[in-house]
Amino acid sequence: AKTMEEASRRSYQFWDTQPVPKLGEMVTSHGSIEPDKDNIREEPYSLPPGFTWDALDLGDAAVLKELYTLLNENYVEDDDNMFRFDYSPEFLLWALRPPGWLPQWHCGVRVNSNQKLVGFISAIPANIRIYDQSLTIGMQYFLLDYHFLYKKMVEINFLCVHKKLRSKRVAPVLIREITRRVNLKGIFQAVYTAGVVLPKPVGTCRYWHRSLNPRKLIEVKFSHLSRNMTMQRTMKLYRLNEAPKTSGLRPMTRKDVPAVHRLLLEYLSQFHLAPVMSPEEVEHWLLPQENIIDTYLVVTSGGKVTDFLSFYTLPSTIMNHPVHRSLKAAYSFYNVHTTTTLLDLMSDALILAKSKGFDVFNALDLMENKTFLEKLKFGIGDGNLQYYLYNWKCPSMGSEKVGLVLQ
Ligand code: NHW
Repeated sequence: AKTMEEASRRSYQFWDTQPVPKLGEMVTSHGSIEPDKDNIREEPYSLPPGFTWDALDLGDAAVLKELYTLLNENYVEDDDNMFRFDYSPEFLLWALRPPGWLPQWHCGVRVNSNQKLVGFISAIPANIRIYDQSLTIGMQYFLLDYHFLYKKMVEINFLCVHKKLRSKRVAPVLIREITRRVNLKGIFQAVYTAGVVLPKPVGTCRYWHRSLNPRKLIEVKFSHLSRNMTMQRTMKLYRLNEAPKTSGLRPMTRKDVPAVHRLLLEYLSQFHLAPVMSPEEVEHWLLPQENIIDTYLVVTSGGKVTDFLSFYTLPSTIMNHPVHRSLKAAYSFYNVHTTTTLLDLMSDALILAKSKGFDVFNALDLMENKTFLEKLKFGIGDGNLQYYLYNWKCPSMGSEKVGLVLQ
């Protein structure tokens, strides 16, 4: 199901058995849906005959290449099947080996006969803060008492089943198995995002797209020429300055980790669903790595870091185009402002991305992003990105309260 309406009319054979709220359910309280278990099943769940589990060692270049190929050929496509995510092997290492990663959480499925990799799901550890607005509804007033909850969770990503193995209920087995492996480490909650509607989103976000190379985007039908617009006028509309305008803008270095950590921690405290990163995690997620993650800081003449912007690199394969093979997309990650305006910061992010050869800059409408999207000529995308929590119930929130970005 793509929309709430479609979703509310169907039943969920698998998800109805899981500790998640029902779609129609109005959630007003906070807390786990089922208690932590102390006897976790020892044996892996059974796969269909002919398939076996294999924890992938991504440190082995050949294995990493196998995962790359599985995803490159079978992972997420747009609704019209024109583009498919093309996560690079180096990006996968960044996304799957943050501090605290475990090999058994890189959970693969292979065909017995030829060892071909045909399924995958991953978990990585994360500390997540959720806003808890414990409320008592009285006759004509509510009594509010605000506080936050911190939970050790995992982030689930890269669920993929080979195209030839679809609709055979392999995905639920992958989900049950990763749940078991996470439970074995004493973790009982997870956060994940998906384009589809499942029971039950905690927040609904939308992608927006800023054309950097409008001619190519139109040629590959990522966007189309608006009515009453020529190619010339379109190119003029999206033209950007050559160089950023904020003075003191420079790439983040390892020495900047403590300052960036402080800024991020403080900034994210305003959102209702956000990661709580350690300095090690800030280093992992934000230190620039070529063709993976870019982070630029605003530094005063006295050396004080006041703001930063970041975006990650995730190209898409263009399916069935005679000339263009790949769409180079930058995705807005974490952007923190204290003295520079968010509008100026993001306008520089566009300029930097353009100068690095990106075709498009994507951003979700979460955090404070709605304040700059239209002003900076982003266009609204089709389809939502739903945010989910596993085994945690809490009232749903507007996209501007979401302070978490996954890969
Ligand atoms: S979302 C990206 C998911 N991947 C793709 O879209 C890639 C292309 N598609 C595929 O590979 C980011 C397959 O279509 C997949 C489904 C594998 C998606 N999340 O095997 P069956 C993530 O990675 C349900 C959850 O027959 P299939 C986040 C569907 O509703 N469930 O289908 C992942 C149905 O259940 P129902 C999804 O097409 C979060 C059942 O799967 C789903 O061959 C995972 C059908 O299975 C999705 N994206 O394979 C949850 N898509 O109840 C983590 C479909 O309706 C939960 N389904 O009968 C937390 C676990 C950890 C807890 C720790 C305490």
